Amino acid sequence: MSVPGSFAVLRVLWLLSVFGTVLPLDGGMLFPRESSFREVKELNGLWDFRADGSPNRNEGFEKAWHKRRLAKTGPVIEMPVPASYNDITQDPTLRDFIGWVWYDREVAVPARWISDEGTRVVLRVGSAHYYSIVWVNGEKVTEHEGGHLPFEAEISSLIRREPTKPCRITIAVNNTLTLETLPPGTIQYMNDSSRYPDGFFVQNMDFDFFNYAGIHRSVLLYTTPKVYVDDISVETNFMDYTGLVRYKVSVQGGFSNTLNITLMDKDGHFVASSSGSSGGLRVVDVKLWWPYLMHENPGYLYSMKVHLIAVSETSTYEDEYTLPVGIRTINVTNTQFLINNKPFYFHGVNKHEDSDIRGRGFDWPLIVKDFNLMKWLGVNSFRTSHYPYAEEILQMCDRHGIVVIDECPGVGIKDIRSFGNASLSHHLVVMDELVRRDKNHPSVVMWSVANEPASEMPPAEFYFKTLIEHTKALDQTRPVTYVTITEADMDKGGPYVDVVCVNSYFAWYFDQGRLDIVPLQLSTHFENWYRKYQRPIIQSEYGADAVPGLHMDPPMMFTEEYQNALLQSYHDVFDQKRNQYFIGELIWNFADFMTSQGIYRVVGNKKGIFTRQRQPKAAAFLLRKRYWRLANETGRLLPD
Ligand code: BDP
Repeated sequence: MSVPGSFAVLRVLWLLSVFGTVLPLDGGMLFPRESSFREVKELNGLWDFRADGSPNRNEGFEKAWHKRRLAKTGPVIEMPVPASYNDITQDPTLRDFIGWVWYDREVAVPARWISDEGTRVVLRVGSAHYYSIVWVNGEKVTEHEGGHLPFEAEISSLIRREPTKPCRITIAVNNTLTLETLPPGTIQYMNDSSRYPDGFFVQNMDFDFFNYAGIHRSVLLYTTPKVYVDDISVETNFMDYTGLVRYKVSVQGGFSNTLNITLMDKDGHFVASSSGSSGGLRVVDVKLWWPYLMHENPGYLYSMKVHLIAVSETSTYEDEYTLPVGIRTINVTNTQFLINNKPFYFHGVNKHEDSDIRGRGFDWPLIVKDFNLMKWLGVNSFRTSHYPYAEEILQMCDRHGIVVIDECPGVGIKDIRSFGNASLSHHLVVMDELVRRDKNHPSVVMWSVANEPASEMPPAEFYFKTLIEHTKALDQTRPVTYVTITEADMDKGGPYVDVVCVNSYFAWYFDQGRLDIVPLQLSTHFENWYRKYQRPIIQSEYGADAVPGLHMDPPMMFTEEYQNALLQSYHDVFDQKRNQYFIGELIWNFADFMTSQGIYRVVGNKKGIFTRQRQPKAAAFLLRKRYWRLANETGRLLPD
């Protein structure tokens, strides 16, 4: 987050300085894109599926189900990919299943991919929840821990072994959460045989959304040449009317190579070029990337074409990858969040990847509908509560100028045993994977390493200090936060975050029905936080459940009127603090979403301002009025 000086000085310093994004993982995770030298084949559709209902959930491994077609080892059903499997059938045991489920299908691989030894074939899973093992033709090619993030394996040599056979892909996925998974959970065996049958167990979790499972995002085969562009990192800056794009490209596959980098504007016109694996591109008359409602032309993207030629004694390899690039800066002061050196006020939502039938499965109609609703509402930002969202969603944010607080799945860390070394190591790897995947999105302006952990517990301070410092070292261009709810955090994680993100549910979980206490409690809360840390504050969650169609005036809890009145009482305080240190408000939640069953939830969490089917409650209209007013008051470009 460098602050501009004179352009020439800035340029030299910036190019010489250590590149802000340092990635400890092997290899990149570029989003698969087609180009003249790369092909993509989607494997979405119906896969064969079976849940392993054996008492120890281990029959699939004992009987090596991956060695043959799944249909040969027992009964299968058809399962759509991508989708959570939970809500697809009428079977309650599958909805609430815990353990391994198995998917398989055969794929016809294009003959040229097999015959051309100069082609790499990669199998990629956009995400599967929670633990996955992947086999190709019975041979294990990779395993991955954690939902919400992609993983892949090169399978070129494997598929060339039996070129005439279709390629069989088997994926086993286990949704069990333990003290060391992210999010954590515990399996509890109920041993009282007078009350529970033999082997009865439950999955306990400390978070408020259904633990949807299965293959949630696309499964793809894609190709690259044998020598290929493995990763690209960009960092951007500007001075007056000149933009700078600093890039770093890593190439895998050996051989000396030549890299040519060309930057084009939105209309495909040449802007700048460079060569070599790292360098800078200077953009005259730069068109900056601006958030929605902050500029008449938000989400401006350049295209950076990376062209590789590698020559060996016998062959020449050519690769090309085009990355969308938005030129913008992020800076945080004691009281402000600056995008392109202008104060940015977050008026947005928290979301979930959640809908009827599909659960957490990727679904274009839903995604586009949600963007249309967000733009209708006047939303300029959202938080990916409580896990990383699909890359296609972030790409839409880049294009539409929707600002994102990118959160990892560090939610529900409430048990002291989840602060140990194994948990921390895994959490660090998840941050590595998240930053590696999302580092080039201009829409991503801040990392959130966790939501509401039990930060009052003694090991939490070391845990979060390590995690936040690690994330800052991974990416020096973006601020880092973790989302807090307790005042105890004021003495713990507070010092390490760049922006204080606080959730509160005054007049909901506490002082139920007493809307009159909100102004006093909220404003005291903000003042305390600010006095202690002098950091800008975002209200990262607030809200109330409203059962659609339930009305009562004077308002009572769970009615649409109460939801409205509660939001309104928060808004009054936000407006008082807005010109001081208060920099944003994110409603909980954009839409109703599914949770586990329990006495606090009536078929899911009803704090949405839209229903789960995306129809507005009264609060949607209240918020729409407010957000468009805020856009007019805070969003217009301030004069230089
Ligand atoms: C917050 C959590 C969120 C919950 C919300 C609620 O961060 O995941 O859904 O409370 O209770 O504390 O509605």
